[in-house]
Amino acid sequence: MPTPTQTRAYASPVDHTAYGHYGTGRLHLSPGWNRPIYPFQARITADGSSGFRAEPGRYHLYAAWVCPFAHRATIVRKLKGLEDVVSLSYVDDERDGRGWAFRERRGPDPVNGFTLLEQAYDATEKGYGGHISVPVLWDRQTGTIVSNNFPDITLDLAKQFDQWAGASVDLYPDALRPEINKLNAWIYHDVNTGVLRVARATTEDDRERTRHQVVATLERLDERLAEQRFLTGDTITEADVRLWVTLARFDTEYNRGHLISERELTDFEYLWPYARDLYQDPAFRETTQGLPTTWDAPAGRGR
Ligand SMILES: N[C@@H](CCC(=O)N[C@@H](CS)C(=O)NCC(=O)O)C(=O)O
Repeated sequence: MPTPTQTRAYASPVDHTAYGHYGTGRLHLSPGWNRPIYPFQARITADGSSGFRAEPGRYHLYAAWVCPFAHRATIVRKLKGLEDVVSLSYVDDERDGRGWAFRERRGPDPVNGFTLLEQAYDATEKGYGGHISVPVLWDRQTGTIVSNNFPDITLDLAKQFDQWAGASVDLYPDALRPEINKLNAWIYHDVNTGVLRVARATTEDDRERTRHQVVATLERLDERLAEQRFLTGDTITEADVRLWVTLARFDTEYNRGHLISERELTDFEYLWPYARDLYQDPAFRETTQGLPTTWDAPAGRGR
């Protein structure tokens, strides 16, 4: 009998006629773009006090190459050197009404042999009818989702696995937490979801206002980087990871599709070398696909 890990089970091809588009009855965005509730919000802890102890081989990350929120988790996993500690697989790039699925393009689900990510949600909460989002952090021991709440996933990978991880890389140092939290909130609103709000603006006024907010924020970040290599100083933190996933998609996706900024990322004096600087790190480079070769040039500050 093949075990689930040997089975290469795949979903049938994307079919919008049969299954509709993902979202109906699932995606609820509040008018103010407050974050929807991501219902699985357990935490992994080094001492196990949360019920989910950090252990090698216990947890699996389901990600999507196309999703910037999942991308953060894959970057942090690699920055911390957790490739042999927390396993990783990718769902297909496209979805229909069934949500994220496993197909040949990105490979099978190596843990459970699921064909649809919905099965992971359903195994955790029978009859689950909410968002089927990535990233998902799965626990092999209980056979349930620990978390689909992206900010917690990166922080737990960054902080709770130091027994096996590159403890010298501290992405969330105590002394910088207030500053990182402030930056993260700002970046989430004005950049990460700012670009999405421009795309989905329903009036021209709204579009213009949001577009200017994104551009003004990029300009402020550019100024900040004139003074220092990373957002909080001379070491990478969680805030850099949060910003980078949107910068990496800015010219080729968001700005090309929705004309947010007259200046491309490559026109920003400090943001562009900063983005390239991070891309030279394998944790960023090897978790990213589709960037033009202009990103390959190593960047000194100010160049
Ligand atoms: N947007 C979420 C992060 C997760 C997310 O949006 N993931 C997307 C893919 S990039 C997804 O799977 N969305 C499906 C859903 O939320 O129903 C947040 O702001 O917290």
